[in-house]
Parts: sequence; C-alpha cells; structure tokens
Amino acid sequence: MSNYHIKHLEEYYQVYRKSIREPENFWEEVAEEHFVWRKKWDDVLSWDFTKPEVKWFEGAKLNITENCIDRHLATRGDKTAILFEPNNPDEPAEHITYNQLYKRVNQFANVLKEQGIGKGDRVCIYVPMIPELAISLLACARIGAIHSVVFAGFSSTALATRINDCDCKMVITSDGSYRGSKSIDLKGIVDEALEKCPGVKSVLVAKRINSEITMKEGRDLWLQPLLDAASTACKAEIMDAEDPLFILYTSGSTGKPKGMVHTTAGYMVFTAYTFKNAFQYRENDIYWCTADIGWITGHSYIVYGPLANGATTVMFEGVPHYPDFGRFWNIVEKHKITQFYTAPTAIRALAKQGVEMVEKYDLSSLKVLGSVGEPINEEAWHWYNDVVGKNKSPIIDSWWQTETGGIMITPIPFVTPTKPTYATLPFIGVQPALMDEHGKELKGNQVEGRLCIKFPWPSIARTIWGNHERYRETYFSTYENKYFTGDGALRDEVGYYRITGRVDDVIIVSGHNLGTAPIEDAINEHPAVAESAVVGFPHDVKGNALYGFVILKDFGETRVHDNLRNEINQMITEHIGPIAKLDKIQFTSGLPKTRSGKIMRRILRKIACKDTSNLGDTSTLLNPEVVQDIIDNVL
Ligand code: 6R9
Repeated sequence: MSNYHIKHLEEYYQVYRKSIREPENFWEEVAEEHFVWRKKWDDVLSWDFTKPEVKWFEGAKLNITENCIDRHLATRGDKTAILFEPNNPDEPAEHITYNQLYKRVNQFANVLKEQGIGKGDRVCIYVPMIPELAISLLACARIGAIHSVVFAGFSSTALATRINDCDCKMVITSDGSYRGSKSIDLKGIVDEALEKCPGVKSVLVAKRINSEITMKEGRDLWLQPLLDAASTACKAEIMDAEDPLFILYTSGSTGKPKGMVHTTAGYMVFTAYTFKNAFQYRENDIYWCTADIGWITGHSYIVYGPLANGATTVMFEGVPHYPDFGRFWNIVEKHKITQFYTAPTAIRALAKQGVEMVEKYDLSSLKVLGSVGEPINEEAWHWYNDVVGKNKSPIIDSWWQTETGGIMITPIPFVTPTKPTYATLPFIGVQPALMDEHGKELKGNQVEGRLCIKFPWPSIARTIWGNHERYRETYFSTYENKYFTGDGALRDEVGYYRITGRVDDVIIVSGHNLGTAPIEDAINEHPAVAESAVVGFPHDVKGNALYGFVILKDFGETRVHDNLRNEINQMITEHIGPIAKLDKIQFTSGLPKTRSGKIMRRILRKIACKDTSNLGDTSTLLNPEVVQDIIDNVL
C-alpha cells in the first residue's frame, strides 16, 4: 500500500488529510495490510473523551510477538533483530537474529509460565540494557502477561511503589549492571524494595556482572539454567485488541507515579507505522535509539516499532562518555548506523567536547538523525545538523509522550523541510489544537497556547492503572473533549509546531520527567526540614536543573549547611533516584504563598532563573515580605 511509506510533501498532505477526514478507513487500511491478525476487528474505533474511553480494532485477536518475530522468520530469519553493543568496547557485540530471538523469547516465556505467570498477571522488569531486557518484554507479551518496566536507575523506594501499585507477582532483574567504569548492585536494590512488597512471589535473576549476591531461598532463581532447560517453542497467547500490553509509570504533579496502560493492537499499529515513516526506515538499515528501554522511547522505538518492521535495532548498554566522549560516534562507525535517535541533553553534553571527538569517526552511514525527550535548543540543533549530520541528514525533532505511546509531531525526513527547534507538522492521524487560557481553541497560524489533541490516535494510553478517575482528571478535564498534553506550544506562519515546554509541575531534567511533588515529599522526609518547593532553572547540558527552596524547622540550625544539602540530596536519591538530585538548595525562612496557602512557584521559578525584573503582582501574597529576602539570598 502506497500510504505506508510517505515519499514527498504533497503525499504527506494527501495522506494526512485522508487520515483526518476518514480516520477509521485510514487506520483500517494500515492495519489490514501490514500486520498478521488471528481475527480481524468488528469495529475500527469507538471513543468518548468525556468518560474517557477509546477502543481501537475491537474484536480483533492477535499477539504482538507474532507480528514482531514469527512473521519475519520465513524471510528474515537470519537477519539481525537485536544488535547488542556492550558497555565495554572490548567486549564483542552480540548479533541476535530473528531465528534466535524467536527461540530465546519462547524459552523465556516458558520459564514465566513454569513460574506460574499467566495472562493478565503483572511482571515487573528491573533490568539494565542487556538483551534479556528486550527479551523479557517480548516473553511477557508472548503469554499475555502485562509488563511493567522500571528504569534500572530508580531507587528501591521508587521500585517498591511501582511494584505495589500494580501488584506485580514477579520481578525480573540482574545481579548488577555496568555503567561506564562503575557497576551497580541491582539485586541489592531489589532485595531492599521487596521488603515492602509482600505480593512478589518470585524473582528471576540474570547474570551480568558476576558479583556475589544473596539469593533468597524459595523466592530467587537464576535465570540462565531455567532458560537452558526450557523448550524453544511456545504458543502465542491470543489476545484481544484492547487487552493491556504493558504499564509504564510516568511522573505526575502529585506524589504518586501514574501507571499508564497501553493496549495491544492500536499500540502495535501506531508504533510500527510511525517507526517506518518518521525514520524513513528501509530494509537493511541499522537503526539505533540511545534511550533506555526503561522509558517509553525504548519500548516503542527500540523494541516494538522496529521489530514490527523486521528491522535491526541496536541496544547499547553503556553511556555516552565511556571510555570517552567519542563512544556514540565510534558505535555509529562500527555498526554503520543509518538512523540515530537520541536526546537533546546527550547532544549538548557531546557538543561541549568539541568537534575532534566526532571527526575522528566515519559517520557517512548516517541518513536520519532524531531528537526526543525535551525541546532542543537552537545551538544544539545546529551542532547536531552540521557536525554530526554534515548538513545532509535531516533532524527529526519528534514530540510525543509516555501517554501518547508513539510519535505525534515530527518532520518526516526528506519529506518535511526542517526548521531548527521546531517539531514541525503533526504526524498522520494526529489532530493537535492550541488552546487559550479561557479554554477556547486558537484557530489559524501564528498563535501560541496549550497543546491538546482533539481526536484519538491508535496508541493513546487507555487509563491509569487502578485509577481511571485520575486519568480523566489529568488529561481530559482541563479542556472539554480534548486530550491535554501538559505542554505549551506555538504554531508558526506555515503551521509548524514548536513545543515550548511543560506548563504544569513537571520538570524535564536531562530528558527525564520529574514531578516536583514527589521530590518535595522526599525532601520533607528529612527531620530538619519543615517545608520545601522545587522549581527548574536552565542548565546548559541538562536543559533544566533543579533548584530547591527549603525551610528548616529551626532556621538558626547550627549544623553545617553543606552537610544538610548532601543529606537532602541523599533523601532524594533514596526515594526517587540520583536523577532527581537538586543542583542548588537555598535555605529560607519562608515561601511565597497565596491566601489559600498555595506556594507561588511562578515567583520562585523567576528568582531561580535570576529574572526578577518582572515578578508580576505579589501584593495578593499572604507574605510578600519573604520575596525580597529570597531574592537577596539567591544562589
Ligand atoms: C517520548 C518522551 C514527555 C514530555 C513531553 C514534553 C517533552 C518530548 C519533545 C519534548 C519538546 C520534543 N518532550 N519530546 N519537548 N520537543 N521533541 O519523552 O516521553 O518521558 O513521557 O516525556 O517530554 O514536555 O510532554 P516522556
């Protein structure tokens, strides 16, 4: 079908218009022609954003792993499906073919079954970027278990919260992980978490760093011997289109993380279709996304989207600066990467190193460069375009979210002319709207407002695990009949979108979404702390860094403040993880509050950004006098 691969701008507009005018026909054609179904759907789409309820391909039966693996075996059995590049550059890369992936996923699926896991059970996956991670997702999907991957950089408390929120019966982990020159004791973190997780019956442990760990009798099992003993055949569980495929947690503006639930058919169709078009993927390309599978980018564009297209997808275990800042470019040269997808924070860190680190390597294989996770600033965009892409590989600045499942606004490479810092045009089937502060849609171009989506797309998250009301409240209550993204955006004179950043209490640090509420909760756990407020301020590598304003119970505290700062960051590390540590901590006697007792973060944000020329009206504050005091002591 010609619609599957967009080749020029006019075709984009044609296909886009069709996808908007006849969304059901459009997606039905895509679904018909590019996937294998055990049974086709009775109904393409039913939806109601007031409930909210969205169903795609209802009545269809399928298994996503048959689409990602089995159907490729006849034509691509010996092709590399997953190309694993280890942390240590001296350790050989591992090429896992589709034939091998089929066997390994089936063996893993059989182990899960033997351990009593079945359809609908939740399995927590806390595994570093090693092949077992991708394989464990697929093994769950094979038998209809719902995977809940927790990024293996989260602390034991964060892990326990996520395990308990969706009642996981099993945890899959590894003895440890490598990160550059360091190794991390993952199993120790799991053991600590499980003290608070009575529902977990078994733990499967992959061996990666050969460290001495304790195995709890009756609960913990080494994975490899079980895999070796398992059969390489495992029938795929036949799933309904709307059966949950996975849960993935994202930060919200209250303390509790939101378990976004993605279902099977719509997610598969949209991630596969966006992968093919947004990266202009061709057979025999070698595609590399540098994200961790612990985030949605890894789920959709390391695992499901690429494999549904029979692609070769690279999994990199390490970090951009080990053994030196040339590692990414070394990998591009070594594996002749054609599509490279990374985050602005990585681009900024690498751009700081100067061009020699890039120019040492042959990057001529690159065709398409991608950016995701946060707004890309102009300087980073140009560096990426000129130094890495040599002005010939278009940058796709792709905007999307955990909640959207797949790419929503992006240039299509070689089709949409790019513009620095602009995510450009909505993807096929995506209907954005910008809203003003009164809840009215801003029509026409050259407008700026809050970004909403007016019509369901196949991979929209269906609910928040265990809390549908929170799902409605967070995404569908601000603007009537629209999905609200939490982002601000502008539309320029030709209709290109530029994402301006979060408009809620989520701060994106190094591409990671962090809610201010859980960080403040962690700080407030410190016995010396009475109250705190966290805001973001610009940082040249991380995009944003965190600034904490902290009121101590006894302001005249005689203890050394630097120690207290370390202790507060330690609290945060324990409760959330090191990614949420504060760059600056200012101790203060008060926080600016409204008469209803709400902290005025807008003012704190301006102070942290050293932009105090126009603080707006502070007269309505309960305590306007603290503002000057905070300004005088700003760090
Ligand atoms: C895929 C992913 C979602 C938030 C999103 C927005 C920001 C992502 C962006 C971008 C500007 C881009 N974001 N891509 N902002 N330009 N190209 O990152 O999901 O971790 O849920 O984050 O990230 O603020 O709302 P997630």
